[in-house]
Amino acid sequence: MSAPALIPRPTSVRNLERGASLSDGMSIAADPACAAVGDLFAGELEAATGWRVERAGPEASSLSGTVRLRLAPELGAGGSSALLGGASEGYRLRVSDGMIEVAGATAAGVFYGTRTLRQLLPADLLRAAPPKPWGPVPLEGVEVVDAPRFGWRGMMFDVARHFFQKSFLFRLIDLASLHKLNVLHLHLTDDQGWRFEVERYPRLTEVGAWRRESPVGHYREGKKDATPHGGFYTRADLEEVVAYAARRFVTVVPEVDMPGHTQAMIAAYPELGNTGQPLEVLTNWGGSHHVLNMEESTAAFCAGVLEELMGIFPSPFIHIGGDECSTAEWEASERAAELCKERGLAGPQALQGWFTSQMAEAVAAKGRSLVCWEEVLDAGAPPGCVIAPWRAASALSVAKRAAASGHRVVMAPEPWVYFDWSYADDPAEPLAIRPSISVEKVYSLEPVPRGLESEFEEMIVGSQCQLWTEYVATREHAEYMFFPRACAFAEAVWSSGDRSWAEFEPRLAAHLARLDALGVNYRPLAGPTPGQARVWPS
Ligand code: TNX
Repeated sequence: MSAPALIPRPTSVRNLERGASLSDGMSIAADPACAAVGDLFAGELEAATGWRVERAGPEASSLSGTVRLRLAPELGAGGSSALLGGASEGYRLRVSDGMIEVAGATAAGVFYGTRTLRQLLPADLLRAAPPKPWGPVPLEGVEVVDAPRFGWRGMMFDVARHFFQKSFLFRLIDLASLHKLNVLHLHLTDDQGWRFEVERYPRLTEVGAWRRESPVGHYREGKKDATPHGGFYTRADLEEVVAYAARRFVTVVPEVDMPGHTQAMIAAYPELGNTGQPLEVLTNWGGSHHVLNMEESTAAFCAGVLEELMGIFPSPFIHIGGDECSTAEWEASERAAELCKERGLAGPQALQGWFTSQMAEAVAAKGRSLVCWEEVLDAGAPPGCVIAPWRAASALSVAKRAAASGHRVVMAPEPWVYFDWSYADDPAEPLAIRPSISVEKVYSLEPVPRGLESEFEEMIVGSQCQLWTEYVATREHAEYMFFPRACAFAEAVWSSGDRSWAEFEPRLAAHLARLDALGVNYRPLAGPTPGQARVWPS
């Protein structure tokens, strides 16, 4: 038997003598603690096959063709970081002697075992409905033992530069979890748009969710489309996204970017700005030098926003951005100088540190921790805050500095995981912010920066890929930018041991049949199909 093309690659795969088969009327026999995983998996199988799949308790587990799901705490030793609640996500999947068993350290582990099982089945079983009725599906005998290398395996999606309906978030969660990713970081606000309803500050969406026009082509060309763009999620929408993600063991980490990247916020509430001058939601890409003022009242406003956000998102981590905050307005402001004096701060450069500590208090009051982009480290990062280095040149030194001062680190180094860059420096590719990150380059990601002292290694809790959407306006285009790069990324954060592109590439080629069955608009390994370049307007 040839080795199954599993992505991400499990810790070990061993062939066993006699396999099993699944067929109409089969049962899923789950421990109560993993009944919800059983229901989800049963529903997926029923949709794909047209069969009836019985749900049974553990007592039904001796029947042939049964899929037994159970907790096995002994599988929890080692493997995964405890970042997300201390749960270990390891599992063991056995197909032998007519039986299929998935044992997991936790329900999350059992869930990942079922993701592997989906990949062991024919790719056609990932279709939404059976093209023709399915007879029994044989599975070869196999034992898979597996656990993730990192606890934070993330996908960041920017819904601020372009708004995407929640149905696309469900799609991303499905695709992320099939690849055993467990964090969806939503970049919810930026200069160009505010995307979630805040009951106590309605103008954030009434005004901040809409922009007059957007750039056409690369923003350096200075052309605009004269077409309004916008949209936002209601509280109910986001609660639905959180619940959908939770069933798939994905934590949704919300980001409200502050105190820079806030022009949409200032457009809605000009009193939050430094100049009193009315601003519109930014219609260009690239940062704005308009940032929040550092009054107590502004910090209280932001803490109020975070309080509502935490009412929606149960995530233990709340991201407040903190990147690329211009200090130009503070330096030019007498009031900012006065505030520095009152607070005993050396100068305007220190104001962001003051602001971040206020936000840290707001989230700590609800038992949560902050996540911030690397710039926050310069301005003074509060204890317990997770740092995300992103600039390639400083990734190692930032990771070192952050880890040495006790911060956990999520790596997001641009030249490996910025999926808004093109796949290749080739005019056949859709317009992108810049060239280029190939699938092979993504695969070469080593989340622990080379040169980091081993004593700091445990502070690196994982990595995430980011899709910024200045140049991505449609879901088809977003799928193209994510896949198959996200497949390579998933292996870099899940799998332990040496990795080789030569070994991975044929496995990825086989895996693409699964993405075909799911109807993903991925980029073929050889380059875009002729039709693909036409799906995005800008
Ligand atoms: C930098 S990474 C940004 C984003 C842009 C991105 C474009 C980071 C924290 N800030 O605002 O969208 O580059 O690649």
